[in-house]
Amino acid sequence: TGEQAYLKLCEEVLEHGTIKGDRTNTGTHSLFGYQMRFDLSEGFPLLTTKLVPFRLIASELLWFIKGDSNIRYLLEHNNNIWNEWAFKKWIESEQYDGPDMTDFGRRSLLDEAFNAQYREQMDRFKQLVLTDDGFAKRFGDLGSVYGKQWRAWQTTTNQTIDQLNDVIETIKVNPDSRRLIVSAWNPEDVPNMALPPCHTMFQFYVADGKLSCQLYQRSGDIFLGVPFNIASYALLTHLIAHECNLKVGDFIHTLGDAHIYSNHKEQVLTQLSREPKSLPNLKLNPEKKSVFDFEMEDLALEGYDPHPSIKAPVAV
Ligand code: UFP
Repeated sequence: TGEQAYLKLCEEVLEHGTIKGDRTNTGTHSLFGYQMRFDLSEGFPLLTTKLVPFRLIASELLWFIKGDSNIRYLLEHNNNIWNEWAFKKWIESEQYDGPDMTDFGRRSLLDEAFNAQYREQMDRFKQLVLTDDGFAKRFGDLGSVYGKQWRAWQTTTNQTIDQLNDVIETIKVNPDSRRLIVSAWNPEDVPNMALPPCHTMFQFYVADGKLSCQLYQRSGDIFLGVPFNIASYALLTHLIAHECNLKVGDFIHTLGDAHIYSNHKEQVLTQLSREPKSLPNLKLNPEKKSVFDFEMEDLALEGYDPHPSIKAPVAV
């Protein structure tokens, strides 16, 4: 199955990767330029050699698709993966009145007492985003994230471009087009972004009634990030194929800097020692057509029986 392609990437990088420094000072094994191919008709490529939380991937993707950049939607779906970015803006603002939270990521790992304070402030932050509209508007919004670039790319003439909708409409009327591209990389925004987009751009391709998608990812954390990224773009391809009455073809994942952090090596070896199981299947609500109308209850994953999850520290 496609999972073999991922496991092979792990082996390649451990064996042939260059030891290379990085922004986070963690240290990596890294390769530049790598491609994996997943035939989506074989099953949904959610890894089985460790548990990957589909619910988080799906709610994040639906959030991108809606063009939403406010973490309130994610919190309503019990998804905390973008919280730190919004929290940071709050604790650095003059409106914040709690204990000093500078460098909270590192300090919460090192200092038990600080960690308790951090948890308390984060809970307070989440409650405010969920219940106070003004607060959510000011501190819940992450600005130029994927949802914004996909659905409302800002032009120099003060208009917006809905790249995702445009690409879907073009697939319907001109499936042979070689211009089916969505770009998240906006050079004007990059200098002001905490995390410039890792999924830089993607392209669709239609042949034999099947929709394929290729992602160019400039930087991939192979252990923690890439399994999410594979599942996210596989789900996006399924949703768009469903709307366009196409079958699913391949998801092609092209990586720029493909790296394993030095503090993930043990975890990767554990994962490599496990036997892959059969892939799950994705079921989409046939009553829904437009990708923009999909909600969590319209997605079901059947037959997912992974090995247990493997914990690892996130490089920040
Ligand atoms: N990263 C991923 N996938 C993602 C995401 C981040 O692998 O979807 F948002 C990892 C890649 C890298 C780090 O390890 O996050 C981003 O750091 P940099 O901007 O220095 O590449």
